[in-house]
Amino acid sequence: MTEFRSGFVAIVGRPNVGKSALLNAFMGQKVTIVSRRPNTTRRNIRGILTDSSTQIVFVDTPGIHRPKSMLGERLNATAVEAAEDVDLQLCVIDATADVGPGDRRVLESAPKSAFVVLNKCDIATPDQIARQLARLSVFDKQEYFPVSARTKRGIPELLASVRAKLVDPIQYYPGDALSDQSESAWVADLVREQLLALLDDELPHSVACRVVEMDDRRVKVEILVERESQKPIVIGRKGENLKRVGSRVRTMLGEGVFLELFVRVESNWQSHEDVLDELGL
Ligand SMILES: Nc1nc2c(ncn2[C@@H]2O[C@H](COP(=O)(O)OP(=O)(O)OP(=O)(O)O)[C@@H](O)[C@H]2O)c(=O)[nH]1
Ligand SMILES: [Mg+2]
Repeated sequence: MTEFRSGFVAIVGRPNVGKSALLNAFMGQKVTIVSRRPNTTRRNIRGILTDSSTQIVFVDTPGIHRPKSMLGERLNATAVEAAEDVDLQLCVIDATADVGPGDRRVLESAPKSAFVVLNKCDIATPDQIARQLARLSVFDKQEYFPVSARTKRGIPELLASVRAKLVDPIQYYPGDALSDQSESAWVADLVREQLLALLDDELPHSVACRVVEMDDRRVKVEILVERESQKPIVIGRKGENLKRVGSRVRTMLGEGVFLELFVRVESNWQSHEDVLDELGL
C-alpha cells in the first residue's frame, strides 16, 4: 500500500492572471469566483483535492498589486501570509502579457522550490509561449508549466508534479471536504461575482457583499457601495441588475432558496478599518 501524503500549495501571482480559474481547473469544479476584473479574490480560499493516497490543499490568494487603499494593502498582506505558510508555491504568469514589475515581484519573493505556471496558453501563440518561458527561466525556479485553466491543457501534468512534492503524512481534511469556506461567505462571493460581470469598470472595487441573514430557505445579502451615486448603478433600471444577479445566483444555490439582495451605502468602506474587519477582509 502507498503511504498517504499531503501538502499545502499556494497559488500566487498578480491580479487577473487566472489563479482562481486554475484552482477551479485543479478541482474539476467551481470552488472560487472568477472575473475579468482585477482584484476579484479578496480572501485566501482553500480548495481541497483528495484521492486514495494524497490530499492537496490549494490556497487561492488575492492578486498581489500596488495598493491604492487600505483594502488593497490588506489583500496583499493576505496573499503574502498564505504564501509564507505552504509547502509549495505556484507562481502564476499570464502567457499573453509581458512579464512586468508585478510578476517580477512575485517571482523574486518566491523560493527556488516554486513552480512557475504560465497560464492562458490557449490564447497565446507557440512563439509567445516560448519567449515567455525563456524570459522566465532567469528566475531559476524548480519547474515551468505552460497550461490553460480554460481548456485544461497541461493541468494533469502539473497536478502530477505537485503530487510528487507532497511529503506530509497527515490528512488535514476529511476526504469529502472541497473547501474551507462557510456557506455564507460562498453565497456573498457568488453575488459579487455576478455583480462584477455586470458592472462598469469603475465600480467593482467599490462593491462588497455580505450575508446578513441565512436559514434553510432564505438568504439575505447586503451589497455595500462607497457612494450614494453608485447605488442606482448597482440596482439598475427598475431593479434590472439586482434581478439578473439574483436569478443567476439562485440557479447556483439550488431549488427553493429565497435570495434577497439590498444595497447600502457605506462611505469609503475600503478605507475603514472597522468595516474591513467586519467584512473579514
Ligand atoms: N483564455 C483564458 N482565459 C483565462 C484562463 N484562466 C483565466 N482566464 C480568464 O482571466 C480572467 C481572470 O481570471 P481569474 O481566475 O479571476 O484571475 P485571478 O488571478 O484569480 O485574479 P484576482 O483574483 O483578481 O487576483 C477571467 O476573465 C478568466 O476567465 C485561461 O487559461 N485562458
Ligand atoms: Mg482570483
